[in-house]
Parts: sequence; C-alpha cells; structure tokens
Amino acid sequence: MIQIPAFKELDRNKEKIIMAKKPLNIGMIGYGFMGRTHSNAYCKVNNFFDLEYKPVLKAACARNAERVQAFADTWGYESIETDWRALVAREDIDAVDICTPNNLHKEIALACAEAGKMILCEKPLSMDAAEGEEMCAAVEAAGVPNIVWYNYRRVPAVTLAKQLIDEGKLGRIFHYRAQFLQDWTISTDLPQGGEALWRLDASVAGSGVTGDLLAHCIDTAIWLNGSIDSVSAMTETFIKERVHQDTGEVMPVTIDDACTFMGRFSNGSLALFESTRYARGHKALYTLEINGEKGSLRWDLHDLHRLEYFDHGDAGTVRGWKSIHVTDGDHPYMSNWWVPGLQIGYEHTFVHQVADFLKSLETGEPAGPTFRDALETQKVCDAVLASANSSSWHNVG
Ligand code: SOE
Repeated sequence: MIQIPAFKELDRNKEKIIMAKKPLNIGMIGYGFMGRTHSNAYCKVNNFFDLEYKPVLKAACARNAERVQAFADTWGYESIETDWRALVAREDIDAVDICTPNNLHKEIALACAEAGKMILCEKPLSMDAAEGEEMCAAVEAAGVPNIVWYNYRRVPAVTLAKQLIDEGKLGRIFHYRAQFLQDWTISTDLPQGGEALWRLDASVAGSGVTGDLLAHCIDTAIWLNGSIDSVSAMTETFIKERVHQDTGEVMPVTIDDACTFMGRFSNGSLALFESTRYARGHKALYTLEINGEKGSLRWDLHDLHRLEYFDHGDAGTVRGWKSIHVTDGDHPYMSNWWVPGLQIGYEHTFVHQVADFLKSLETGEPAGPTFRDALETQKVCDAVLASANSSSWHNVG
C-alpha cells in the first residue's frame, strides 16, 4: 500500500501541517453512470474535506477489458480486472464499490464480506428484502464497514431539513409526500434489458420505478420522518412488450413503469408517494414536502440548493414561505466548498457520502445508510409491490 508522506501546505494564510493520509484502496466493480459519480467523489474528497483516510483508485473491474481499461485510464485506476471474483480476492483492495446491476449486488457483497472487505454498494441494496437480509447478516457477522449509495440525503438542503426536523421546528408531523418523475421510457421503440437498459428488465433490476426511484424517496423519508408501517399501492406497466436488447426477441415487460402509494408512518403521519418514467417533460424531478404542526418544508431536486420553509411562529404580517439558499458556511457540508453564496450540485452529494464514510472509519461510528438501514427501504419496496399485486393494504416487513 502506498504511504503518503507528511507535507506542509499553506492553507488560507495559515501554515498548517497536513498529516500523512492513510490509504484506502478502492476496487470498483462496474463502470456505468454510477461508477463515474463514485470515482469522481473518490478523486475529489481529500481536496475539500480534512480526513485521515485517502481513497486510492487501485482497480476497476468489468467484463470487457478494453472498455474497463478506458474507464480506468479516464479516472486514474491503477489496474483492471475482468472477473469480480479476482478483484475481491486481491489483498491490496480494502473496500469494494459495487456498481453493477442490482442482480449481482448480493453475490458480490457476500463474497466481499467473506474476504473481509468494506463495501460501498449502489442502491437499491438488493433485488428484494430476502436478499437484503442475507447481505446484512453477512456484513454484520464479518464486521465490515458498509454503506449504500442513497446520495440525496447528502444534498445540503436535505440535510438541513433533517436538522430542522430533529430540532423540532416542524413539531408534530402530519404529512409526508414525495415524487420522483422521469420521462425516458415513453418511446415504444426503446428496447428492454442489456447494457444501459437493464433497469427495464425485472430479472436484473428486481423492479421498475419502485426499486430505482421510489427507493430514493423512501430512504429520505425514513431518515427524515421515521419508519413506514403500512402501504397501499398501485402500479402500471404502460408498454406491455418490448424487444430485448440481448436477444432481439419481443418479450413481455414485467417492471412497474409507474407506482403510486399511500401509507402510514409509525409516528402517525400520512405518506403519499408517486414515481413514473412517463411524466413527459420531467427528467429527474425528485420533490418532497413535509407538513407539521409548527411549519412545513419543501425541496426540489431541480433547484437542489434551496430549501423552502414555512414557519407558523413568524409574526402574522410577515409569515410566508421562505426560500433558504443553502450555501452559507453554517449550512451542512458547505464550509468545505467555496465561499458563502456559491452553490454546489449533484456530484457533490457523492463526495459528501465518501467524506462521511471515511470519517466513520476514523471515529468507528457508522455512516448511514448502512445495509441495515437500506434493508428498511427494501422492505417498504417489497410491501409496495405486494400491495399493488394484491390490491390491498400491506404491513411493512
Ligand atoms: C434512473 O434514471 C436514475 O439514474 C436512477 O438509477 C438514479 O438512482 C437516480 O438518482 C437518477 O435516475
């Protein structure tokens, strides 16, 4: 493992000793969109956060040697593997980042746990809760640090919402509603399955929008407002057959193209969630709103640096929705970036996740969502799909 020597650096006019960093050797499996967001985060994190550990991009792994080599060259991985088992077996890998399609998460995670590797797993945790249970048992028995990439928790405005709720600013919560809307699968000509389109193949993805998009909304909701106890859902598959990209055969589509559900949180508040890939005009519109006795909060991914806040405690004459520009030094994560008033974006949420994960290695305090936290989300997804299938209410877990 590479040892980085201590060196001196001028930091904002103060001379500061930067201690030697402990290398954390990363093995990345997969090189799609998420492989890029995570790699970017590993590259940037030590430029902005003061941490003991420094990720070292040791190896990237995927089946196609030429393409994974190109990915490794772009991001600076030192080596490549074409078999994930070989990567997991390598002694010079400390942490494995699972960025494969969902149907491989479990097998890889179990092998990593057995090999004593830390795991950073792309969301959703698993194809279903039963797989998730096995994954939790494996990482907990092995005692390996683990985290799932539900990145939207770490948008500073969303983290600020968490702080305000925990401070009691909203009081008793009555309603939680969230939407995640896209429009990229409307064309009937779009094939299903195979590279880049595996999200449309239930045997690889586990489900459609429920596991891919609603899982984000559910993770944030549980984090902000506690457990969800019961759900009543409906799903729809608008385009019933598509050509499978791998075989050229026309096959039934078995994912949920859209899903709407209502539910009850353990704290007595009501939930309303909607997700679809058929909302023409919307590319990635994740919105959430929480209404409490003393106030409300609203957030929108298309304007991600703003948190809207209504405080009923304000004097009546000036009471109204405030739009907080979450870019000041005392806002979550922001003191690590530029100067007050300058906003950051989507990619930074992944940097925050890596920073929190590395910090957790220093403190021994796990950074969430751990596999166990993400299993809760998986259980809600399972209950949603079961409810839609049976047209009846389902309890979670
Ligand atoms: C799907 O289009 C997708 O890329 C999800 O898989 C991601 O998790 C979400 O953040 C954006 O949309």
